[in-house]
Amino acid sequence: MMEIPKSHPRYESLMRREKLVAGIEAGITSMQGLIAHGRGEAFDYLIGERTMDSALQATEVAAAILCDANKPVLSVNGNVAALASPEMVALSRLIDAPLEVNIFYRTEARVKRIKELLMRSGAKRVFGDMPDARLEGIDHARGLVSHDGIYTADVVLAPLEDGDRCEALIAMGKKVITIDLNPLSRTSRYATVSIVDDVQRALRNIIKIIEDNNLSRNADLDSILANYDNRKILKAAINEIAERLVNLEP
Ligand code: PTJ
Repeated sequence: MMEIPKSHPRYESLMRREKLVAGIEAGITSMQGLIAHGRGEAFDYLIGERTMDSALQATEVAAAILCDANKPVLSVNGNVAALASPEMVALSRLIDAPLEVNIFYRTEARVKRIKELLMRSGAKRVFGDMPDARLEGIDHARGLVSHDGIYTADVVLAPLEDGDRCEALIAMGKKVITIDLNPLSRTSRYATVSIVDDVQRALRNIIKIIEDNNLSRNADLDSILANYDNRKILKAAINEIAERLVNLEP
């Protein structure tokens, strides 16, 4: 990776690019992942590269859902692996949830490398290299899942997700938590809880909320969810972005 001085005003953003390029060189991230990242980066620029209030509200609900789940599974693709493997593994250990490699531009070699990276980072259980179930209505590779992983999970955390798989998981009765910098994406609109934030920032926040509040599986989730409206939170995110832009001086 190129040395980026910490004093550089765009240090965090440039480091994310370096991690993705390293991910491609290591055979972990797809080339298309760079394009997806560019879209996310543009939204992050408009957001102001920070966690918005609306995103924090969504993150708190996501943390409660994950802690209350009977069988949570954390889905990992090539971008998430490059940008946030330590955080995904830390969360999986904290809530005792397996990880599952599930990628759109699937090659078996890339699945294997992502799994190896997660295991090296301290993961206990990683599904995805031997899929034995199929999500109905998903004809591409993201429909290939593990029966003991995503297929029978009650809650799936799926950052940088595809809208159609999100819809399929919801149709199966699962709760889907997504992290997506684009509040207008199909995934953001269909998920149970959409966190409009950068994947690493959002995962660090989830971990901190769980640790600070000592959240357990007995969280009073029903009343939390009864008061939660994902579309309203997305609208709040759009308003926060718009307000910031209106008040920005060039
Ligand atoms: O590894 P694979 O084969 O599964 O491919 C992964 C990508 C991300 C290439 C694939 O899932 C894809 O094409 O995704 P999309 O449909 O482009 O959606 C990615 C979404 O993630 C977009 O809405 C981006 O705005 C958003 N995004 C990009 N970077 C980040 C992000 N969201 C949160 N944090 C980011 N760092």
